[in-house]
Amino acid sequence: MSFEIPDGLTDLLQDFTVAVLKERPPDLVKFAAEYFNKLNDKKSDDQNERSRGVRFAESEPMQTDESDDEPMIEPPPRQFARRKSVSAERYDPEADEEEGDQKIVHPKSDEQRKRLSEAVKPIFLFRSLEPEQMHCVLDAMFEKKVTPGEHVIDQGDDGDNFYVIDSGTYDIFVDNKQVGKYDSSGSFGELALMYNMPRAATIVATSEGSIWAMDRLTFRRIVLKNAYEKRKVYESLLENVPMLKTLEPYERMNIADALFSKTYEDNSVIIKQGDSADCMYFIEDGEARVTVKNMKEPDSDEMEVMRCKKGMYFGELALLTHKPRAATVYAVGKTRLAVLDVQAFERLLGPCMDIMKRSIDSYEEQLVSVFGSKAAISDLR
Ligand code: 1OR
Repeated sequence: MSFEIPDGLTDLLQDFTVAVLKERPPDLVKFAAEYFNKLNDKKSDDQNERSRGVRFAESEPMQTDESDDEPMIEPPPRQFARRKSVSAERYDPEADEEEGDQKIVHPKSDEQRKRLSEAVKPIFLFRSLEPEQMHCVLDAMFEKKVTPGEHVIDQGDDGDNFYVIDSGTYDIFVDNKQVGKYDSSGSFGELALMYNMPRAATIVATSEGSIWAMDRLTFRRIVLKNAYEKRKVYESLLENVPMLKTLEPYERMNIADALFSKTYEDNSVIIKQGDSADCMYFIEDGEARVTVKNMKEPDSDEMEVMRCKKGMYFGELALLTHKPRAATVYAVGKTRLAVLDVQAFERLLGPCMDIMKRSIDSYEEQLVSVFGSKAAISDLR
């Protein structure tokens, strides 16, 4: 007797087995009943969404229903993803056994090398690499051309590559909702490789384009350790900055990638009033004293206007206003600061601009209360 195995049965049972291994339910039959019921509900939801119009397909160009004003709906998630991560534990660099020193080299033309070195310039995850490490990273990357509608990554899949954008535009979807987009630069796909988790988002090309891919092993061997440590170090600092609470945790991670620490001795100058500005600071440890003097009277005394403690930030004003530094800031005791440069500030703090702009009012009030009148201070805006 021969049996025909229906399409999808193997994947269906495999997914179920993975769920059992992950959850370890005490009552297997009850768990199975709930699991398949949920799956059935999800299937109907997906079908309903699909029938409402917008649909992407992996190899087809994106089709949109012009008459439909509803927000875009993400490509229906693939019903039974072929591979699923079983382990969702966080990465432990000390216990990493995947290392090995296999060097991967994808030959490139001069033109490709030139494009690649431009594309990696703004990638914060690569910033702390030594020149030799950077060399290995560039060698290991390979180019992938994409077409509109192509899924570069599907949420829920296992992570294979990390990607750096060379050209093109890409939409980001999480749980069927568009949550952002990339335009001609940036990188994605590090999360699954870093934390051994399924892909957290779906990335769909919305134009012709080109991306540089790096395999999982090279990413873990060279890029991961530094990047992982950095995210861990700055995670709690950034979580406790009230202004950044409105951001998604993932957005705070991107800020962590861009930060670097700098230590100042007691009473040393961190910022000088009147200087031009190229970064802002978060206090990791210690304290900062903010003083202002009347620039129209160079011999006048500096007046203390504010103290910044751990978790507070300063130096953002001049980046917002594109004016010289409005105050001098000194370290009080040995003080460690996390520095964010102006390019990262502009790229990553967009959602916080309004909050920061609002604080200009309170700076002005403070200055007026110290100097007695607005005339003595230069215009902050
Ligand atoms: P990955 O390996 O999980 C999908 O594969 C990639 O999309 C992911 O790594 C990130 O590099 C990227 N939340 C999670 N992943 C995101 C997000 C994101 N944006 C880009 N990726 N959010 C959007 C924040 C503006 C949070 C949504 C709640």
